[in-house]
Amino acid sequence: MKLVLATRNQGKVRELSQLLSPLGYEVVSLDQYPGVPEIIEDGATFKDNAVKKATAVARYTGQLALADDSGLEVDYLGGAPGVHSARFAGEGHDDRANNEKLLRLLAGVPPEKRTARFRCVVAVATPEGRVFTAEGTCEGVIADKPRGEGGFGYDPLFYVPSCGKTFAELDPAVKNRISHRGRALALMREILAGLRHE
Ligand code: ITT
Repeated sequence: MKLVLATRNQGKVRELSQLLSPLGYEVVSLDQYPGVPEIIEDGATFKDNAVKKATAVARYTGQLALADDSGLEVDYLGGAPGVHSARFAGEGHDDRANNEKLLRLLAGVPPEKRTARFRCVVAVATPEGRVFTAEGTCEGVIADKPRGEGGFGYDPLFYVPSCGKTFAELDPAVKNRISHRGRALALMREILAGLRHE
């Protein structure tokens, strides 16, 4: 059975494909459906946006679809960038610009005030309109400079004290085990296993 990943973020595609591989789905990306229109992420919450992306792609493709809406909540910034994480430095800017902006806003802030968490809501939608959601978080601290080459997005700045490393320095399998995305998908596992046998 096909499961379409409702995301254009290649970092997410890589991690979601690895996390879903034991479940026996034929996991396909949106690259296989070039006509899927751009989905405007104007929801107030991660859940709103994840549901919007999954339902739109399930309806359009006629397949089971899985979306991930995620972002970084920095306590010193009152929870920003949150749902605006992808466009923190402005429309059309990249991960590097987002990371530079974050470092600028936290310049001089001591480690104990640099606490943050990644949050991820995964939504699974069936073509006929059923929707399931699950949420995962992962706590960390914003580093004072980028470290590591792995992962994507804010990973070089997201330091996990229990590992003594940033997400970008972790082995991908370790990141998947402890990450917001890994935790959300672990909660979705039984639902996905059930849907596969329908
Ligand atoms: P789609 O909507 O197509 O899935 P997107 O990149 O726009 O792609 P989001 O709106 O969910 O996705 O924005 C999430 C942003 O949060 C993303 O651009 C990353 O910068 C960041 N992010 C999410 N998960 C992350 C992770 O595991 N590591 C680093 N950064 C992450």
